[in-house]
Amino acid sequence: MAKPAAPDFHQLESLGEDIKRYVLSILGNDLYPPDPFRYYSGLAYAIRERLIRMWLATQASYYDSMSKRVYYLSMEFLPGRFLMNYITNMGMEDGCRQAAADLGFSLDDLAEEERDAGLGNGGLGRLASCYMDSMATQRIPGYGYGILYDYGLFHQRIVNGWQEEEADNWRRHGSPWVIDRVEHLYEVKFYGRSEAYTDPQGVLRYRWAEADTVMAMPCDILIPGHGGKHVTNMRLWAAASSTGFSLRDFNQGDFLGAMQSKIHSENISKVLYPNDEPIQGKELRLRQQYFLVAATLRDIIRRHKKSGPGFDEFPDQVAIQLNDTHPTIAVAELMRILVDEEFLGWDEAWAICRRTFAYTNHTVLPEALETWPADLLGRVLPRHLEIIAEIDRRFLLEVAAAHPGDQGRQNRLAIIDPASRRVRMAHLAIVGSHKVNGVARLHSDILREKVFPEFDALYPGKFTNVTNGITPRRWLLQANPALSRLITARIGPDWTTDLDRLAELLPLAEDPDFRKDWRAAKRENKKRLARYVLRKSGMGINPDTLFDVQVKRMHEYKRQFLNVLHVVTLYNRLRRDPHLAVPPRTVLIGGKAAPGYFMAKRIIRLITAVAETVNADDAVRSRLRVVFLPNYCVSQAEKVIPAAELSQQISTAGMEASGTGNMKFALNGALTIGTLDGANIEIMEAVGRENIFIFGLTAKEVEATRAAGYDPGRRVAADAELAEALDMIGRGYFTPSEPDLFAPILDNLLRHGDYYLVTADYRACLEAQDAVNALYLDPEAWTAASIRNTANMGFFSSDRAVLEYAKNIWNIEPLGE
Ligand code: C3B
Repeated sequence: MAKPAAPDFHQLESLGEDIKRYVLSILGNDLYPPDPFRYYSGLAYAIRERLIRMWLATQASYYDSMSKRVYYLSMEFLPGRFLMNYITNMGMEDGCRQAAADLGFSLDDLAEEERDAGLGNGGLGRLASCYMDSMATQRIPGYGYGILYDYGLFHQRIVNGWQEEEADNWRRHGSPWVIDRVEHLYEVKFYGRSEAYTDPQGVLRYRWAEADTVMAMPCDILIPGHGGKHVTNMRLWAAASSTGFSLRDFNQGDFLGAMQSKIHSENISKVLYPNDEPIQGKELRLRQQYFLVAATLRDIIRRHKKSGPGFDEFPDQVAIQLNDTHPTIAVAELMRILVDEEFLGWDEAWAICRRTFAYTNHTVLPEALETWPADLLGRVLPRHLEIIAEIDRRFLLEVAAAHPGDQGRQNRLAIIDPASRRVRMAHLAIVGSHKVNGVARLHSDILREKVFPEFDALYPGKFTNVTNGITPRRWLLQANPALSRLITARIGPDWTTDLDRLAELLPLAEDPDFRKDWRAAKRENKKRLARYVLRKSGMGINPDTLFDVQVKRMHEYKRQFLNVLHVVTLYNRLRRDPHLAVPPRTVLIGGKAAPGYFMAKRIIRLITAVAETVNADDAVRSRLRVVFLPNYCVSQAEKVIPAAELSQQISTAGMEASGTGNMKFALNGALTIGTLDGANIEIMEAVGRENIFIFGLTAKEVEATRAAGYDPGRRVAADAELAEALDMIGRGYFTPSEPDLFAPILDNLLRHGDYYLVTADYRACLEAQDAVNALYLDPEAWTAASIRNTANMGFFSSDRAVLEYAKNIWNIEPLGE
């Protein structure tokens, strides 16, 4: 019998009817008046249905192939909006545009109705989402595991120039993309005590007694790979109270008490912690981490048992990637399951753990290395603390054997710091994993040479590098239709899954017609951004100026302040010489500050103050504008990045682990002004030294400068422009009614040694900006450099990155077609 034709999962003909049916049946709404949010939702449900069918087919193929799978454990995912991503990856764009038009809408307007899923803080969460897209596209069998926070990263509003935070109740109007699997609840335990007992064979064993329980409900979000044939998912856990527990209280007549404990349990997945560094010592955060880990391991083990083999084959079937130290308690949890519940011997269990886990480090900031007070950990997870202590004891015997008599080394490497009695999660992750990777070459070198040299000596070959990547689907194909069309017209569509193909654009940098088209695409994007800024802030910006952009979390090491010093200096130069031969500029800065980060919030206020002054000054208005973009998020990035011409990546060298925004800008043809930090170095090597503006101290020079006792005062005294800019900020030039507002920023710089070396890099930064101005005044040369940036970014695809993980760390083969 002939094989039946493959079903057409996309079914475009019925799309319009499906949308209307969903508006009625799911939303329970009228079709009239035609409300865009209703039609967005109807379209979303229609897409979701098609996606689910393809997902079911993919999962069946996983089971058929019995392939090893990777589990990417992350406390954060930052997918942003889904609709256009699904439509682009499934190749349904034309059909959806038509269906929307038939219903009287533009697809782009419907897409604007969706709220971002902001379940992450910044780079780390967005990286996880790029990797989901690439795993699905490259057919690497695996899943993302995380938490379904009720409230994502706060919404930032600017009120009187200051950041204000608003709760991000992102699912208030429902979310068509989240599939609740109410039938698969797991119990997660907390508190109680560890109890020793003797089993019938007379063996001493341990169990977890008198624990509280919380239920974990899996919620799936589907992830279609490009081409739409392979659909995977991330599974996010939502906390629910365990009914048994509250029922008992209820039966005793304590209804409100029962509700209280219900609320207490459900708090676990209530809100994402809004810091881009770990929060030290918050019990709820530890409970969140364990909640993710416990529910995920239960799911992994259930699936493993279902597929047949025993535990000795576990690491051949399962790879677990720890996205930073946040899920590291998984090492102790897997040991607990194997030893206490599956009754494996310690050594056997430990060998399984080490072969299963791998750990990615994302930061070297000393304040960001996560530790938990042993007391707190022992109270919340009593058995885990015992297990960690045992792992530590055995590990330190290893250290002692390698370096007899070196007690100092043992203390430095110990998992539980003997002095502070804190559990060092990075040490647990390193000891419990077979591979540890940094996220850019420089970062991985620093990890090996500076942060963990004694671990590197103990475990040669364990430390490795996988330079981060970004998905070209979202960050070029979808976010930049103008440029994508142009590229595809010249080199065909294969670059979307094979980004090295962009190199075919290189010769076109010499072609004046192509350069003209390239400029036209950029101009279209700049106009689109100008409309957006006008809509959001009422401010007009001119698309015929140089768009100079810095968007990322606000942090001292990222040095938004250095950007401000450049703006103030440019302002001063323009006031002195209105005919200065520089291109007119629009400086756009955006980013959220952690709510408790005093200095970062002050810097936002400084930016808004400088913007108010500069934009109100008729003498420079047409030559310089400054905009603070409120509420930087993924969907905003999709509008900002394609419009940027200059990308600011100016962190103090040695401090930005990789950066991924830097890659998105360069891929979209922006030229980078940046330091030799993180992945900037590799970007420079790829695009060529002459197509990027590099300045400032190197990581080694930063270290030496600090070690020599850097004196910012001398530097400032020797640089009149720097002194002038600092003086204006310090004297209240930009905030006359509150002259002392920025004194804390200046104190940090001038009295506390300028740790981030802003004053040290100031002059070099200005010189690099002079070079930017000179090149921009030659549009043909600028455009050629822009094309060369895009053409050379193939390496930075997240497809390359996940394939490296699969080969060198996970030992997983991508599935065939
Ligand atoms: C970030 C780093 O700050 C970036 O340099 C890096 O590109 C990304 O991770 C992705 O690797 N990071 C973060 O966003 N949150 C942390 N807690 C630590 C690092």
